[in-house]
Amino acid sequence: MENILYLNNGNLAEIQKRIPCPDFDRNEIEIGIIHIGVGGFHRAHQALYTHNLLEKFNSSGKQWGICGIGIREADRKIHDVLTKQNGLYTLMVKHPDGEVKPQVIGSLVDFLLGADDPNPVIERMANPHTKIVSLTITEGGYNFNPATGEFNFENPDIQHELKHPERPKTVYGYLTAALRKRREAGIPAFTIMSCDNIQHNGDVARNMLLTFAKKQDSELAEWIEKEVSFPNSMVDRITPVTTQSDIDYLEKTYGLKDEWPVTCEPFLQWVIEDKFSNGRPGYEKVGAQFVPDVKPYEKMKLRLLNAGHSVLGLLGAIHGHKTINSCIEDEVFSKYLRKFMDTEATPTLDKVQGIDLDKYKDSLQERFANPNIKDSVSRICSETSAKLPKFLIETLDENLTNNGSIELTTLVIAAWCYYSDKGKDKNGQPIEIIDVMANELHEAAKRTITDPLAFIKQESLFGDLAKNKRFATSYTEKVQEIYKNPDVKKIMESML
Ligand code: CS2
Repeated sequence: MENILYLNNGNLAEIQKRIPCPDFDRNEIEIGIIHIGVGGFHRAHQALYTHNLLEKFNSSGKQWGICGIGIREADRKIHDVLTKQNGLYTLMVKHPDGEVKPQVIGSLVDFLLGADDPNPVIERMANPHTKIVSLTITEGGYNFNPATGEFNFENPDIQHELKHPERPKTVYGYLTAALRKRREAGIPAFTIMSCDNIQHNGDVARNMLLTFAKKQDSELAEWIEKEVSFPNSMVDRITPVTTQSDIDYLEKTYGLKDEWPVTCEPFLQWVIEDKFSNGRPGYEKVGAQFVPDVKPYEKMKLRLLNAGHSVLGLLGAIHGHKTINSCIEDEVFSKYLRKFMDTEATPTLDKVQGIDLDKYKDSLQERFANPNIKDSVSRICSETSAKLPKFLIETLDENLTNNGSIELTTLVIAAWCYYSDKGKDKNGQPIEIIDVMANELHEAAKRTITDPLAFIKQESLFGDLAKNKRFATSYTEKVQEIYKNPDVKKIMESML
């Protein structure tokens, strides 16, 4: 390979000879969007839409540059890498036939780390040029009790920022601090655009922020209620964790040194409600879909795609599958997934205009089968405690109410118990459990031997599901079966 080029502004002209680079003048870009939570997903999705917009409409779109924000200490690495690379990073789209298409993305033009000093972040959010604050803070970042949906005031960070509004720690502290400044200075409010996998993500962000703000400053809360809009959105693109081999591939193939590229599948979708209090980018010109009500799309995606991922992930982890595509290659897993989607998820869905659900499910199976993106089961299983209540337990609740089928979902919950208890697959190989609730889950799961319902008695996750006779009976049977013999594939096969 030719000489190695580090990814930064100074090398762009040279890098451009090897792979596509931003075709717009990055010096001209103004910051109109503040994004909190710059993970792989944001960089494969919203930042790409924004990049495409800047590329297409250079001068007319130039007010929509993005400033990334990290509010946790854990964001230091991405802050340091992006700062060194002038906000530039490579997006590698991995096609099922093995082709990898890299492209340098240029819409992130600045990055601030609130963990060091929250003031520059608050100032930037309060700046009149900022029109939108967007969020990918993960399901867990919304700080609600998964079973009741209520705001968790016990979180020590929340208690801290209620006492010290000038030193925020969570997204709620930052948003209220910045909105307070805007209100005092007579600057119009920004839109808060949630891009997380939560049904009614905008409504949830609104309810949580208002609950917090009311406790902190009731007049500000009233102003937020009137002035800030919170569009709901459905976001979709499978974005695996970046591996060292992705980094090496860029260096070996293109002589490009990017410390943190992002990989993703070719599929890309964004459905948003057109509810913006202070203007918005013309994302519809680059493929996003603006609709009056996004709820049926969100529900469809969460209950089929995200739930489907968890079904494969938790059962796959115990079986010993390492990637989602290896789950799909396994006929029992792929049939089980389809049966779950057809008999337990689909009956809870509303009709979505213009979408043929059978085709949608076919396309999910194809996307999951992409052998080139190697989406890890460990990514899917990470933070299951924040995901399952939204992805799967709501479906279970509805099926219990409507006397629908619950067996396939129940097995997944029993598998989650075994997984949390043992931290091993069926062959005794260790599984690394990444979950903020890992200890509590483990403690509850461990009691299964003496009390088969112990795991589902965790009310913050399951509400009073343990008291539902039908579910409790089915769950007991399945959890005991797995504990007797963790060959989950055999159990799945018997259910097809
Ligand atoms: C996954 C999602 O986190 C998960 O468990 O289901 O990250 C999924 O890949 C994305 O929502 C796809 O849009």
